[in-house]
Amino acid sequence: MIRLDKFERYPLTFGPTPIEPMRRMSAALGGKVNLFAKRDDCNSGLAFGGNKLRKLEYIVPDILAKKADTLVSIGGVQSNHTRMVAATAAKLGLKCVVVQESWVPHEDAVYDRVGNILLTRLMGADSRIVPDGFDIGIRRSWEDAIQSVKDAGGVPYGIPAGASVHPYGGLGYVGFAEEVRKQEAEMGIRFDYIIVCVVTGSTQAGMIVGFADDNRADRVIGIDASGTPDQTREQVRAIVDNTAGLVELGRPVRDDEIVILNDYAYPAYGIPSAETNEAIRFAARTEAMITDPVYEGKSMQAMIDLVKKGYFPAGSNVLYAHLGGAPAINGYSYTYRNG
Ligand code: 5PA
Repeated sequence: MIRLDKFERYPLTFGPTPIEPMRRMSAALGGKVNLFAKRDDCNSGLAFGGNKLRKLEYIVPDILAKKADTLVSIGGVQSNHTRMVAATAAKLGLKCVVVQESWVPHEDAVYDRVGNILLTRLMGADSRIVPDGFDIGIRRSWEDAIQSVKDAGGVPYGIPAGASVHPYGGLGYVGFAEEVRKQEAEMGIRFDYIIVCVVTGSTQAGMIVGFADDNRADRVIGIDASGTPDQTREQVRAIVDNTAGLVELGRPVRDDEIVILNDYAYPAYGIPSAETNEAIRFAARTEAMITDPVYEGKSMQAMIDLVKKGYFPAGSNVLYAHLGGAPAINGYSYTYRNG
């Protein structure tokens, strides 16, 4: 039995997120596979919620213990993560600086005015746009922002991209696995596969550790949306090892238990393919489920493609982890101008 309960959690979410059957989508794809969604996109009243809040719940106690007065984080211009850090700062009464790198070569007239960045600014964060391109690693621009807070006499607390390489970044999604196990018992069903989008890595890494506890980590199918899959895989590997140690999994996680599919990130991080856009429309029209062109649209595209290819044996129960991110769709107004 893993030990998540020894870590303090500061609640930012409503509690367990619902699991709902996607009946119309399942039927439209031939009815051989039962698709469900776990709605982490509806997990909180804080600025539309999403996966980062599960991670931040385990980081806030450390922020409070260190008596920081300013959260400093980083992401792209339409980062969901920086929105969630800004929300957490507002809720705790702290200041917030977020570096927004130019991760996506995307030109939409209002890209830097709407969606996530609008919400981030609305919550009072100091949002700093810089020209650096996509990279999930530790960034100079983030270190400079931390230093700028110190220079101004503040006490910064740095949260890396996606909260992923923070020592506690993987814990939240260990909790997700524990929650799914409880819901399976209540529902009288067992999920054969879990589909999850992966970029900075701690969402999938946490799930892998959580599901390794009942030996089904390899049923967590990561869908790379970074377009830099080697770096993402390496980061998932490191977070798995660190998190497994923290919760005392009691055994190493094997490489073959880390499953990441690289086929859906094209043409680039943040740019939807024609197939991604088709998947976004399909989910919207069958289930009124809104997915975004950067993350969830790509994992949705993957799930649909895998069902069509027969990747899941007939009768499988497949759980799509919806991690949030819908606000970014506003930055793609031209793409979806006709629906
Ligand atoms: C993000 C990440 P991980 O980064 O934990 O692998 O999660 C991928 C992911 N879905 C999946 C949504 C909606 C996400 O926002 N977003 C980042 C961001 O800056 O928003 C960290 C990249």
